[in-house]
Amino acid sequence: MRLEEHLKSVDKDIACLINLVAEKAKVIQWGFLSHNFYAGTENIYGEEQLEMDKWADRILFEAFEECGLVKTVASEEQAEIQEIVKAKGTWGITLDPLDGVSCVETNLAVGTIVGMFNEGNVMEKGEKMDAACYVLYGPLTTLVYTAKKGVHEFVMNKDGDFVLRKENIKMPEGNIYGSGGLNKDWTPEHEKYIKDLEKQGYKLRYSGSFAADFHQVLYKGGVFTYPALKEKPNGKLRLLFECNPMSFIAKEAGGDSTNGEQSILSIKPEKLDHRVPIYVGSKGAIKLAEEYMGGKK
Ligand code: P6P
Repeated sequence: MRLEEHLKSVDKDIACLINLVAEKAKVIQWGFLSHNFYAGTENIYGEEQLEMDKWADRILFEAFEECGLVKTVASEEQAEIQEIVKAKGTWGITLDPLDGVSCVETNLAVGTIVGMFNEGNVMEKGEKMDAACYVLYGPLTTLVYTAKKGVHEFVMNKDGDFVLRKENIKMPEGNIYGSGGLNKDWTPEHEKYIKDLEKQGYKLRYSGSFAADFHQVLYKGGVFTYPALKEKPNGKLRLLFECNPMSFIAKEAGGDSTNGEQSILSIKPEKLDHRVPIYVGSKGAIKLAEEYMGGKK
């Protein structure tokens, strides 16, 4: 079944927005060859921007601007929320146009991550999201979406169409883990948690690309974490652009998420570049994380 067909079962605005992301993913995936050089600029996080980052951001923003449904776009590559004055619709979009872009140089999978809020307020808690999707540019180009009726994956075929690969994905308990941060910077609680996982036989899988590392956990179960570090209590990943959409998808697939104390989806964003420690994955691994981070173990 093609993506367009599958989307007939969801709200028509959401269908339009997800089809738009899929259309632009076809363009972006060919851009890795032509736009893979440093732009000589930095984003608000002080991270060097690849031309790809800015190019993908522009392609997706222009599509959201043209479609008429989107009122605001918050992008990881932009310092402010962008208002689309002529919009008829009220949708708010959070956008990480190319997550993990530093992995392009070594040909590892990278992703586009999108959150969708019908009421337009992207500074809402993640639990208020109406839909989320991500594109993974790997050996296959795939798109995963949820509109609160299950999690579904599509793969781009040789004709450039996205066709159903897996429907109603359910995250198993599984046994892989990926943790960001240098071991020497981990807190004692996090170190004990990781040691416990390894004692249980969890295998390390970490690429440096959140979208790719999350996708592994969605399929195989386990946990991805970018924890609080000794000198960085909020970790690295951004609540709006990375943590909320993936935590929303994880929950819809039967998984869970936490910052160590509460669900990622229950955290009220305080600012556009709000960073949070994140543990996202299978229910058992997330419960154990809260026990360790809460000092109960
Ligand atoms: P580190 C990419 O820059 C990113 O935001 C995520 O995609 C990824 O999980 C993390 O940072 C990698 O960070 O410190 O391991 O390079």
